[in-house]
Amino acid sequence: MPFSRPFSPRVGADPGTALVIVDLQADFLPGGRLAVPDGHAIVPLANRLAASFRNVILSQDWHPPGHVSFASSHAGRAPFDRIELAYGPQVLWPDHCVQGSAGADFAPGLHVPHAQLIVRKGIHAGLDSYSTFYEADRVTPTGLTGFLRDRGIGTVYLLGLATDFCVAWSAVDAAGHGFATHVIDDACRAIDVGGSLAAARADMANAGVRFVSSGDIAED
Ligand code: VGL
Ligand code: ZN
Repeated sequence: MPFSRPFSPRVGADPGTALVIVDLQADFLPGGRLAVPDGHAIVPLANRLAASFRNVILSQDWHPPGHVSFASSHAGRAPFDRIELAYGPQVLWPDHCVQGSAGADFAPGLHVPHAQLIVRKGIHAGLDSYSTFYEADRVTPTGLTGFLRDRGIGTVYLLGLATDFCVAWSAVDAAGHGFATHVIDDACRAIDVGGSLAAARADMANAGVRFVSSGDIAED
């Protein structure tokens, strides 16, 4: 039954469309330093989806030691505390994705040899970056907007970790910069701390982000 569901094999073949795989890294998998529950489960799906996209971009959380987002950098603070920094509120995290560490590597089994660009973010010691487009001060760019525009890409699909932080902030920024933005819901997993998942879903919906499922994009 070829038309029994809205399967479109052409979604990822369009040269004006890109898939952004967000922070699919060892430290965000069960056993990692900032484990996202069930995070490992999306790796096979990420591989399958990526194979159906001509343009694939990977983001990599990539913090220097002593990064401002680490609870260990703030005396008397614990992971998941919230503090105020000059650029706004900041959740404090366990040390994670330290530049060059094994935990910062991509997830074991992630296989995306045709990825065209790796965007490293959170690289400034005093500034976090959930979004793959802009750091948390909302003005320091990673350069991804320019890359996409220069390449004539106007449509973006996102998957990865975590739904409620890096995927959501990336999706809101993408939509805000005029990209037709889609989050592949079943190819993401959330941290969900303090209501963050519900808030992120509302933020994405308000920004005009569309939610799709992997079955809409690539065959099982
Ligand atoms: C992330 C918290 C801290 C993410 C990165 O990839 O969602 N979350 N750093
Ligand atoms: Zn981080």
